[in-house]
Amino acid sequence: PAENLVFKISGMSCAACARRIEKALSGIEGIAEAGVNLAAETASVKYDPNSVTVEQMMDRIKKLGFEVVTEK
Ligand code: 9UX
Repeated sequence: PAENLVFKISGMSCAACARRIEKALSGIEGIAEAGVNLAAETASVKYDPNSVTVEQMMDRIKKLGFEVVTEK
């Protein structure tokens, strides 16, 4: 049962920032797909809510040094 969620992220200054976040999210158990849009300042994830929580995903992004809120 996959769900989709979009995060709003602030603090990304270059394409490498976006890739760092993408790789970190992709490495989390339970996340099937992760895509970061630098221009839109968003991260989209397709995930299994039984395997990973929204809080875990947000904590991972914060640990990389970015501000993050859920968008929808
Ligand atoms: Mo670019 Mo981002 O030089 O964490 S990698 S600013």
